[in-house]
Amino acid sequence: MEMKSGEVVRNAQERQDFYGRINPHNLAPLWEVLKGIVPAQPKPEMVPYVWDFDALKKFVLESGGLLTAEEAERRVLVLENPTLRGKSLITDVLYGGWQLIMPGEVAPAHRHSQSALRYVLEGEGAYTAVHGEKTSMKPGDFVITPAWTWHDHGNETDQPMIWLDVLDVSIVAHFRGQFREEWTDKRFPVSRPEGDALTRYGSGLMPIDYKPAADSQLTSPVFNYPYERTREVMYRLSRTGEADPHHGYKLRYVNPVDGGWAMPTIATWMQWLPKGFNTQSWQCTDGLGFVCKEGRGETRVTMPDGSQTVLTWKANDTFVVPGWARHTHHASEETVLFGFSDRSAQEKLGLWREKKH
Ligand code: 1HN
Repeated sequence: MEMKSGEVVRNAQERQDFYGRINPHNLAPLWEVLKGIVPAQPKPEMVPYVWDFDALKKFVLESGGLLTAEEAERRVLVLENPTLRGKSLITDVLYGGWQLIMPGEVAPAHRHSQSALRYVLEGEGAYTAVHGEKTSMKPGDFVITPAWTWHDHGNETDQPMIWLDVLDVSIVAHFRGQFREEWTDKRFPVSRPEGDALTRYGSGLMPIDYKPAADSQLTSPVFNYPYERTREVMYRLSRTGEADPHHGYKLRYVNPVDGGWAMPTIATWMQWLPKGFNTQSWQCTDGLGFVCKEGRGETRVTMPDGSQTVLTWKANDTFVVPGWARHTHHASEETVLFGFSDRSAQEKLGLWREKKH
């Protein structure tokens, strides 16, 4: 067929025939999908949602009677975003779940290339051990399991412990970088005293010749950021500083080695909102997750398509806001919100954006 430039075949049937002829050769026309794969602005699949801890805790405790932590390997109820059912995702990018450890139990030692955080909701004194150091956990503590570090959890107290797990499972899966190993024993041997990491790295000081461990170079060597300390800082800040109109009082958890986010793929922060405070509308490209640590309030969300949702939350509720959704928080009481998102990963790839209104 002879064709001059500018002449095109306009017949829809001829185009379909063409697609049919190239299809067996694993070829496809970009022009049919271009606007879908490169949209003008983000199109989150996830929806805004709240998991009510008081209402749902009974199911977490009930799972304790169904199987042991050892049998389950990890006994967790996955918080599945309603539009992402079956994908083990709480936001478009991150995994979230409520994990239960009953008195006397051990969740056996393993390691994986995914990074995990724990945000403690209920119970006091159960521990997680990360690469030879145990840390006993309290509500509000932010605990990190860096990628590829051996870890087991145990509960030597007489009360159940429940925490929120957040992992970068889908990020690692996207790059097909998944690895997992089980340790030969239930527990990985303890080789350092409790509190060692916090002492060495978490007090504005650093060992003079500090070199990050080869396997977890990008993660903070502090692996428990105790709420006791964080709350004290937030409280003082709220009494002395100016609240930011979009954030209230917001501080991010940092890796003391380089001042970056505490974890390479998951950003974490703490936000204090005075009673009655309304944050101004904000958009950011990361899908946001929150745990209300103290207080109560609501979050108004306007999706990129204009639809609106109001999320009402109180202590221990976990809620999520899609990326690029405009949102505002209202605190009906003095409120502390723990936050997490994929911002840490987006920034490393040059993708993160925000818009303040
Ligand atoms: C995992 O290893 C833990 O170590 C928790 O506690 C949740 C979810 C998916 C994959 C691995 C843990 C997890 C997980």
